[in-house]
Amino acid sequence: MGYKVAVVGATGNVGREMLDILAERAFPADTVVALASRRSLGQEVSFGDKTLKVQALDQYDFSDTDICLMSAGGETSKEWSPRIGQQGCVVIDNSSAFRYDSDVPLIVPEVNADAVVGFTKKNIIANPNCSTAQLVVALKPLHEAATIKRVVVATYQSVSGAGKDAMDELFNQTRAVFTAGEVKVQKFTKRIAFNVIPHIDVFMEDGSTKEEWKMVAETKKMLDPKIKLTATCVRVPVFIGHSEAVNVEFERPLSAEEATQILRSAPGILVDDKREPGGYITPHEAAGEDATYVSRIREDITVENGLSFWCVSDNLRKGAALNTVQIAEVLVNRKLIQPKQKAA
Ligand code: A2P
Ligand code: 11C
Repeated sequence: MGYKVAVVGATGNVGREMLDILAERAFPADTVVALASRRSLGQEVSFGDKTLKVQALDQYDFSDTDICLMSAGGETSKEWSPRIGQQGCVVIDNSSAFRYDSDVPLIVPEVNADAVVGFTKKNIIANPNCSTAQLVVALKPLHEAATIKRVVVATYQSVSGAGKDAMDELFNQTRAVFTAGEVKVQKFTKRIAFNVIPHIDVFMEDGSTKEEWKMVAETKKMLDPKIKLTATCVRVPVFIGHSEAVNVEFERPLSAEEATQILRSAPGILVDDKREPGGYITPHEAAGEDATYVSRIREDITVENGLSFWCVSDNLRKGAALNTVQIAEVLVNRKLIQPKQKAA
């Protein structure tokens, strides 16, 4: 007997990807249910070679559902994830609503899969922010090898991180520029077509943005609270794939060659680093892929034990939907949950 899985936000960027990944990886589900707001009632979404009719979240009864993959924004999560958890359905929540709650594990399976057992307190497991997920996949094996003291990261984040309306905005603005039409700014604060914007999420009191703060708080929670991290998060006119320029200072020396060997054998990572024109991965090539790609690995001689690299991943997959499904796989493979529906 397999599991009953609900995907909330099934009409959105991440929800659609969750359905694709559940099908691709043959997740052991007997039933998969697509949920969104009442606006999408009756709409159809693809699940493998099938289509599912979208049902409304607020009309759905979770009592016989085992796992809920949730990606419908922070406000929807705040309202619904605890209620769904109380009905005995484990929620894997892609929003930031519960990530910093000490009773909710925040998980990237390649980094801290063992912490998943903490889910029983609230029946909620949090999925990290996309820019943190790919970063910690790359940092974890390096931290084990030479202990990270400090990280300086600049991100180049695609518009899909801001949702499907944001992708439409980049498309429409780009077309408007070419056709001399009106460039409408709606979702972003400034024009995003042929531009970059050094601002993601709300501003904090210290002048950083919430996106930057999340990278600090989530890296500490998942990897090591002693790591110091500073981030500058930038939106770029790319549809899918977040890139990061990362500079790390270690306690012990780590050569570029050693780092390359370590990263080559680390889970979830593909190193593509030829030190020649084109010998690196760009978001265009990472889109649709599961790996976190690392390129441009080199020593930074301006600090003691310094290393720089470039890291790219599909933000909708490893940054969101894939990681969420991987967490569900950890629950299943480690037999931490059983299907509620028993064979007749
Ligand atoms: P809907 O399409 O019905 O609005 P994205 O992040 O790509 O913009 O997608 C957001 C997803 O979250 C969509 O599937 C959207 O459904 C869903 N969603 C937003 N608000 C709610 C809500 N209050 N209840 C259920 N689903 C919601
Ligand atoms: C972005 N990283 O690219 C954001 C999207 O906290 O889950 C994900 C926000 C979050 O806009």
